[in-house]
Amino acid sequence: MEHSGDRVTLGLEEVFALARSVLAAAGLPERQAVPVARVITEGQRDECHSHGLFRLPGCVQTINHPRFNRAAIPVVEDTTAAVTKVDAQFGYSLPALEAAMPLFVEKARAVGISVLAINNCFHFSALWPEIEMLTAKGLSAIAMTPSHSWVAPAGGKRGALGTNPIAFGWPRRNADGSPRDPYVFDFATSAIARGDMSLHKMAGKPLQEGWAIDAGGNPTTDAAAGLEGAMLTFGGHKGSALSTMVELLAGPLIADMTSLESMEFDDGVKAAPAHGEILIAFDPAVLGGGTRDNQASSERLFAEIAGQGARLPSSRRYEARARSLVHGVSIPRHLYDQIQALPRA
Ligand code: NDP
Ligand code: PYC
Repeated sequence: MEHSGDRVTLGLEEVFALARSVLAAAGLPERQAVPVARVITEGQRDECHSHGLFRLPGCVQTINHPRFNRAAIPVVEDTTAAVTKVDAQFGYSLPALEAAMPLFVEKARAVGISVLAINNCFHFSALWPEIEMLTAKGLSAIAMTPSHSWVAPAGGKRGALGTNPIAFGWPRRNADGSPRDPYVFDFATSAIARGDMSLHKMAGKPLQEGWAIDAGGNPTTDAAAGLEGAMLTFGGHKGSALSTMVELLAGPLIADMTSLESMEFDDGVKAAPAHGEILIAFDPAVLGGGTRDNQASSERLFAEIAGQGARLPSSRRYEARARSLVHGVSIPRHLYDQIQALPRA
């Protein structure tokens, strides 16, 4: 660990150990604390500041929610040839995902398409780590989850939708067949993620126009006013419809809560949202049927995009990852001090 001015540099093992120890002191058993500490470390490593160590105080608050189940042991159900369900029992989503992953992947390979419904989970994490687990197995995948109803629909005045991320991944290989960084995008369907909006508030940074409205329904660029009022979707009515799709597919379709219901369930505690998540995995080897070289045509597309000077999503993240693996991560001293003030095991 190094202190320099208003920054503190930590090695990745230090980030993981710190997160794990704070979670353990808050009463989270190892089987939940380890995957949560891992995803926080991955978020910080890839410089996804809204879903790294910044989340740790909120995780402690979530563990203390009267409806959070510290003793949760996920229950995996082998539903049909293509469908797996896992009940997180109101613990975090991540241990449930881990428990269901082998069956979920096995079905994608057997059937070509596989759906995983995670039910009854508290959820705070970025979706790309889950997508990367699937692309590493040669699968293409989509993941979606609601959150709390902080986001107004296009033309509306108050929160009805969640920040509702959509993540997608496509596996990639080098010419010699060795794996390379996959094509992955992962974004909130709100114009800005809630976590990022809180970071704007903490840094005293204004929001861009069109990101939020205040409690009176008026446009605002003040992050505090936006957090009190409502966030807006990206892309107007298009983002609003995509966000509604996430609500329906990761909520009613899998018999779980919408963002409106998650907010009610929270009962004013301001913990992480509680609801479901849907993941869909596709096996290109089955769906492509070997009739076309699906790697060659996807690589041609990526080369055309990059050749125009446009960047592929996740390229910033992969560069940050390479840097962090060598140099560790740098976080603001105020965040470090806030975490140091939390009890540790
Ligand atoms: P960003 O807007 O930071 O990034 C969205 C995606 O677009 C990333 O894949 C990013 O790649 C890519 N991207 C950004 N700029 C460009 C560009 N100029 N050209 C090409 N691609 C680009 O994400 P959000 O702030 O919307 O979301 C952040 C995280 O928050 C996500 O990981 C999401 O899962 C998480 N989240 C989780 C929620 C939950 O309920 N669990 C709710 C809402 C959000 P890169 O990373 O390389 O910049
Ligand atoms: O940043 O919008 C967000 C968010 C909600 C739940 C987890 N992250």
